[in-house]
Amino acid sequence: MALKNSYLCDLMKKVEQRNPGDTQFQITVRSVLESIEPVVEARPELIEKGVLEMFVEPERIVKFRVPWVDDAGKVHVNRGYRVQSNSAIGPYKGGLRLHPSVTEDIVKFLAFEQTLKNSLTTLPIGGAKGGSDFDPKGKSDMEVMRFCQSFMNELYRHIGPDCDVPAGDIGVGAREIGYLYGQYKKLTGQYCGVLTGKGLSYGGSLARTQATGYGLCYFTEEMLNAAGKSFKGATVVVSGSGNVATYAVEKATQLGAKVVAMSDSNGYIHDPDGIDLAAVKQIKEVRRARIKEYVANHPSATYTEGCSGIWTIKCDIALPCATQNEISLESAQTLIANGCYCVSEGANMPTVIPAIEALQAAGVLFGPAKAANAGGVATSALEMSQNSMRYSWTFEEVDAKLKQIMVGIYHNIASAAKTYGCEGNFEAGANIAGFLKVADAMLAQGVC
Ligand code: NDP
Ligand code: 2IT
Repeated sequence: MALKNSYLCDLMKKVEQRNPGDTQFQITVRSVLESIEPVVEARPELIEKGVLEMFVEPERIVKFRVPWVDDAGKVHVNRGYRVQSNSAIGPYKGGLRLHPSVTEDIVKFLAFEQTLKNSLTTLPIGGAKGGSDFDPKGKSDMEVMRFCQSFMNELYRHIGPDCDVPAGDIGVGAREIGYLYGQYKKLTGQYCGVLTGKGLSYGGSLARTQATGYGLCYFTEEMLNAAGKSFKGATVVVSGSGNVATYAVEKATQLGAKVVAMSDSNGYIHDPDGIDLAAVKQIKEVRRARIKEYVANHPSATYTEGCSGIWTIKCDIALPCATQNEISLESAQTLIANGCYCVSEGANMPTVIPAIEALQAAGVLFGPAKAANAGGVATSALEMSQNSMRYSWTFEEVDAKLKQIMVGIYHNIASAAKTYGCEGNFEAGANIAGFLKVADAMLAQGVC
């Protein structure tokens, strides 16, 4: 697909000039503008009222120094970010990522995607993302705590329960959220729902830990069912072995699938007998060790160094749940050749655009991240509701709401795709449906 509308072509040029070198942000904006072209042509007021120009420019970008001291007394300095992309439909909401690959470009693209994802949840949350190039891997708990405290020493000025509510993402789980929350409380004296993904003893929601992975499977099952298929009896490959991957494997297995492979940033395991998830949880969640240790106690399994080879394993359904750009065009072609009929994204933007196009052209069902992985942030919004009420729902209540939201997202994006002439293209449908709500809210609120 290429942009044809002259206004959108000019707008894209402006985005490129204003964000030089921010390749991932540019790719993401272009792909969204291409999808919403029919909406823009049907609604000229979006151009006249400047909605699109405002939409592609983040409302605020905060960038700061994060100094911290390691266990040996040495000072380190990392860089922190919070990109508040859009607050048209609610307070900014989105995760914090701690990984050496974090740059302003990565955070900006994730915040832009988050705005559309959060809109799809139907809940009142705007879009943001943050993080740092700090690498929690190999650090002691105390080093992670000192980093998180330093990060919050600046971040606290920019967030609040009715303003911006961060959560976890890559490298940020229960441990990091706990340290961040403690420091926010210390600095402000406020005990409030300023972060989600909190521990259950201090305001967290049941089912938030499971929500992204479970939600991915609820969405994917609905998409499969509409095409006369299901997880039952299917062979599944899941990349990653973090929060999203773990609970995607758990739910896919509960729905009757056999998951045969998982990975981490060093390599992948293939177990044709089906992955023993309890063993993976023990290695990754409890011991924070490497996935290759799995093969020591599982003779049926093999370990291969390097990540991309995981997509050469024959499967019916692929769930990329690690990071951006994990499925290249070549990997997509291998998946297609091996008979894979569904790719659904647990990670944010794991499939490069040419790979998405190849999958769609081959008739592979493609579940785009902003729809398929929206269960995490949706349940974060449910955590915010519970914090406001000073009340907790049961696991079953939260899980039922999550399922209803994910099923609803599938039908909303399928119907938006049909209405705008691209039936079956759920990527375009998600961009259109997500954008429509944000655009209406922006129009109503004027130039601001
Ligand atoms: P975790 O940190 O829990 O797990 C990340 C997993 O991906 C780990 O197995 C990690 O390997 C692997 N990984 C990370 N970076 C790379 C890389 N550059 N190359 C290869 N593998 C890598 O993160 P989450 O599970 O929370 O997040 C995974 C994805 O899901 C991300 O794209 C995130 O944005 C997205 N997401 C997360 C949500 C959430 O609620 N947590 C919600 C929606 C989307 P290793 O163990 O070696 O580091
Ligand atoms: O990418 C995402 O949607 C997340 N990391 C979850 C964000 C959240 O606020 O729960």
